[in-house]
Amino acid sequence: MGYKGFSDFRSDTVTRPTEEMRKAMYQAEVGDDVLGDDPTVQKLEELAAETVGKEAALFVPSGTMGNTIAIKLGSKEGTEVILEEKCHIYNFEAANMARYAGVMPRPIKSENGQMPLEEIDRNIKTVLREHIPGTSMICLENTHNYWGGAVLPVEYIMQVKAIAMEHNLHLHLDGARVFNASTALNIDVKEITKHFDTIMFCLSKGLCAPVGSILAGSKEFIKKARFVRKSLGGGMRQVGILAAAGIIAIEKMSKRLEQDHIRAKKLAEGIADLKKLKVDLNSVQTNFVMVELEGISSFEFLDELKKEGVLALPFSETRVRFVTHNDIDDRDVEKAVKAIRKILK
Ligand code: TLP
Repeated sequence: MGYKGFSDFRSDTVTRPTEEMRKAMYQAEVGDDVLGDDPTVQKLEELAAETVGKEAALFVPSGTMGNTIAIKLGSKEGTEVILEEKCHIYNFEAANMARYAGVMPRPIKSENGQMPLEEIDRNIKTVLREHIPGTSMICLENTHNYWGGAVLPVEYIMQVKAIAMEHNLHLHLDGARVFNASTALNIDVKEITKHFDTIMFCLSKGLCAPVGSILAGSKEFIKKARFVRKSLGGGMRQVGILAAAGIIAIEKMSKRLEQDHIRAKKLAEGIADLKKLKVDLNSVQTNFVMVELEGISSFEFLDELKKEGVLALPFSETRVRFVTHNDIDDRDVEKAVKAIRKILK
């Protein structure tokens, strides 16, 4: 049961901190983190770096800031960054790559979050003439938000890495939900993250922390990232209060995501036979269910759904996203299935 008694499938960002997190936050040892005094933040950053197999990590207020810092430092002003057309960085991060890094996006179409390798290759500009911006970076997103929480195969990541290495490009992962990807593949998250120069992952989505994300990379990169974070207004003081929840997010909450994946599947299976919607069961790989509506708009559908005590998010005129998470249990799924069937019968 979520927000105001609703079964809240809008996002895993709506998860509230667990009892254990609240206790740890209350008891957290803190100091001024801008002065480097907060032991709980230091513990979180060490744990985060070790978890994703990088030398160092930085606690940042949001995924957006983590990605922005990564692009600012991983790219070069006046160059292009290759990314998938529907990715979050390009579509939902307030044009930060242009504002703060001074780079041009080079979006590439895909059907599932995987940019075709030959298209990546074809769009890399190495022959520099005066009027042609070169390419400095590639960004991937895993799991992919727009493509229904789709997981990138490790094999694919390795192939992109090979291209990036060949052209000396920085490879960044928007891994807001990378633990959902590692859970779905049943592998250690390092098997994904080791292929990237930098990784951003969110503590405040399925991992239930109230605030915060992690940017991880080499020691040298993270040292510079600390300066950029400050310049963006992200230097935080006694932020061990939040880091305490982040530690539990990584140690404990990253291990329970399979339950969310099972519930997403259950939800999708419960409505897949309905004629007025389309849901591809094979595309439900993690904690998202993307529903394509027929004969009713997203907004109309969501209004009706709300009357039944269920919330979800519109992704287009006809596309609605349901996300499962720690504050959604089996009863919420049953309630949603019943409500959707009633509205679309
Ligand atoms: N995604 C949010 C909304 O912005 C849509 C959500 O509810 O899914 N990368 C990815 C892949 C994301 O999905 C998000 C947030 C971010 C980055 C940004 O993280 P925050 O919100 O912490 O800046």
